[in-house]
Amino acid sequence: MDGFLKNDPISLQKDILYHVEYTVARSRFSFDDFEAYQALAHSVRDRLIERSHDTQLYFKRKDPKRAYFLSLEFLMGRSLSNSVINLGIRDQYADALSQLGFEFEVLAEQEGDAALGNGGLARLSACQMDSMATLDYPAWGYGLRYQYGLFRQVILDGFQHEQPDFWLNFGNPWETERVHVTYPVKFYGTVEEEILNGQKCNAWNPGEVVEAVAYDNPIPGYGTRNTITLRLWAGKPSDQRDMEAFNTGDYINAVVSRQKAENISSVLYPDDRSYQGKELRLKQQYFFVSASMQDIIRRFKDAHSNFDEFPEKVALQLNDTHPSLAIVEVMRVLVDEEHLDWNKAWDIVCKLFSFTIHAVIAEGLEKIPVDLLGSLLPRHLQIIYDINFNFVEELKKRIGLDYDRLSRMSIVEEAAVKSIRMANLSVVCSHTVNGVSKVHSELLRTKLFKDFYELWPEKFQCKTNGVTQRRWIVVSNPSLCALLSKWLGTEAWIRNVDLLTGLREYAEDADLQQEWMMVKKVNKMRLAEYIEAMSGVKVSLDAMFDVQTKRIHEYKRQLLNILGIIHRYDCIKNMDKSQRSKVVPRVCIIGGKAAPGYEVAKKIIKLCNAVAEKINNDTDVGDLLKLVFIPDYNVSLAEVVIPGADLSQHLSTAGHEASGTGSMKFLMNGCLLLATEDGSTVEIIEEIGGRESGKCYLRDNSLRICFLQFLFGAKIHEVPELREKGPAHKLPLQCARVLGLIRDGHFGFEDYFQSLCDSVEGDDFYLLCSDFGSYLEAQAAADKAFADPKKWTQMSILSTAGSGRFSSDRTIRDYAEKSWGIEPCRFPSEF
Ligand code: 26Y
Repeated sequence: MDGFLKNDPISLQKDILYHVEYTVARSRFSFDDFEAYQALAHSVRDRLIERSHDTQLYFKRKDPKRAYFLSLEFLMGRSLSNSVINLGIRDQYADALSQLGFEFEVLAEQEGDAALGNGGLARLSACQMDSMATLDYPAWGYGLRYQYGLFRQVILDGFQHEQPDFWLNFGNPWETERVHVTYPVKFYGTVEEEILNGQKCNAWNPGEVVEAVAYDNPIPGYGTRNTITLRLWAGKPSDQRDMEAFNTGDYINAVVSRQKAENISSVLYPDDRSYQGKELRLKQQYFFVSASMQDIIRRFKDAHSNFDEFPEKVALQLNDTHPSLAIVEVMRVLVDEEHLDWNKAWDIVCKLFSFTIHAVIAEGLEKIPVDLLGSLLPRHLQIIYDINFNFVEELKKRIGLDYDRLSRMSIVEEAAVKSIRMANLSVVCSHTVNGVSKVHSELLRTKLFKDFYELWPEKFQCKTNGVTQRRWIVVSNPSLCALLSKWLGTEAWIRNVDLLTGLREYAEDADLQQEWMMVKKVNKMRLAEYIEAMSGVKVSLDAMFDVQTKRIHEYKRQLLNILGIIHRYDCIKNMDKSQRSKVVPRVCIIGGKAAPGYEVAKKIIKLCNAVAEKINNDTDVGDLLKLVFIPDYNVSLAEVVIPGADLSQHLSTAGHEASGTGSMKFLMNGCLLLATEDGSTVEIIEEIGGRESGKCYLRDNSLRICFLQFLFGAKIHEVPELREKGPAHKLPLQCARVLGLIRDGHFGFEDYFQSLCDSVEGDDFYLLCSDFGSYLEAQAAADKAFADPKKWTQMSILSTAGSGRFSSDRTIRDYAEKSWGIEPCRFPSEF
């Protein structure tokens, strides 16, 4: 059955005007773009709500096994375009709006980003939600509704400054507050042993209770009526405890302390490097976990009375260790509240969790100081100790008294600061441990979790990341989308992305190439306009648009990119006129945020801006080279930047990027990659660069240039030896010259930049020096290829054609089949 709402342009118009008048409360005869956007969003939301009700009702009736995706971060970006496209009514809305005198695209620009996450891990969660909905999986996302999302980056005099992102300022039309879906979450207090029905049990008497309120965000699938839910929790004062505070007579302080409850979900931690034992962060983790588990258990109990069936109905996915307290919480609920025997509860818990880790190095893993955990969650600390005791006893039986290994594998770390190793807890208690690319999964097996792999090899799996083609082609690149559907003769690739390989046979077709170039030009124009509006820098559309956008990290080596740009600048400066006429013009674009406390990353941003200032104002260089730093890079900017790129750079020191997902978005948009052989790049090579298949797949082995990519740098297995050699290896001349220019003050701020230069000339941990030569070679190869537009276009077509394997649809199917054990549950049209 269809819903109440009709989707013809007249009905849509009526709905929009209705919302102008009654939701936005403006006159339907006079409203501006923002008000029109709000009304439009509410009208879309009505349709989403209807579908989400239908979906939930259908799930309830069928009662399939459900998957719950637990993540502290979701980087959703904007919702409007994505929603109407997935609902299949974008054109109808565009018609309706144009009759009202508005343009869909203009209104879509009014929407702010939902930036409830830092970077890769968080955007991956968003892509995966889209795939879960589209593939009809009975799945839910659970997270936190931060009032302040990821900080806004403002660049002043070339330096990064952070501004708060109060994204809910003008309301959020996509969410629905569920005032009846609230749960108390307990903190602090003491644990008492009690006798209940003759049985010893533990009672936790909390010192603080905060109420969690659910906010539901609908996630529509494409080409299906299924619309699943991302449920985000916000902190609210709890009435239970408040009465006491108010009765003491200190009214003002009681109100102020009530307000504190909202602090729990107020702000996203902006660091994506390592865990710092901060109480608020731990509170956020438990708050989110406790509310989610209460909700999931309540839903289970609505239809079942026996917890033996719990693992048959529930799969829990841990997105990194951040939600791993869920393991302990389920144990606590089953033992303390449901009064199950410990061993029985443990059996159940071990069948529930699948754990995905996104870190590469041990230092990146979360460790929670025992003192902190014990004060905030006293009962949980006891349970962790009990789990660990049983685990270590079991381990001794398996491996004997190898104390080094026992202490490495223990969940409790006995160091200066005694801590709980959340990764060990997660590995011990999960049935599946996933890496996010082949090389990362191998690294987990051979390094990070070697001891565990030897014990439980069957637990370890690889789920190579993917991104959704709905957002990264259909929403962000409508011209390419239309072209693909035209040449493939179908829109079916939007659900079945493998069909993109059908393009391969036309890669040399002159007509396709012509149209392909036109599409790229349109997207470059859009990006160039943005750059000019933002920075005043005019860029030539004939230049190669070369992009590196991602969080700023030393291992991602934005510094290598900047050193390369200085080298290019220096070369151009030293050329005569005829040499300059042969230079392939470049627009280098860098964007990304540095964690507020990450000084080195902030210096790299300043260096980039200082170099840009110099180059862009040098009339000798003109259009041959421009450098632009794009401030406040976020999802909606990525939607403009990625389609407009010719080349994209992924420069992580080999072995440091768990996967990388940006490269996949660029690939889908027909960009060529200049990259190290790291993370998912290795699989991209396998898929499109490394396989011989007819004349399209030439390789130039001498330079290690795959036909579709420009590869360079040390490979993963070479890194340790290069590090061993240390600074003894010779600084390449070109690199020394570039560093000299910085040190000598060519870009100003020489004192400030010395430490950056020292890090390269000193221990060079990230191997900028050793990779510099091969980086320049790969850059030269890219220039050469770009000078041949036909060849470049052919390569670009083949990039898109080969990008299907990197769709999150493939990843999610893998999870559903190999980790979660769930099946599609599609709302039938005749229902
Ligand atoms: C504990 C806290 C400080 C923390 C918060 C966020 C720690 C890490 C993170 C985020 C990590 C992250 O985004 N990792 C990235 O995950 C991507 C998706 O799997 C990978 O593609 C990427 O290589 C990895 O760096």
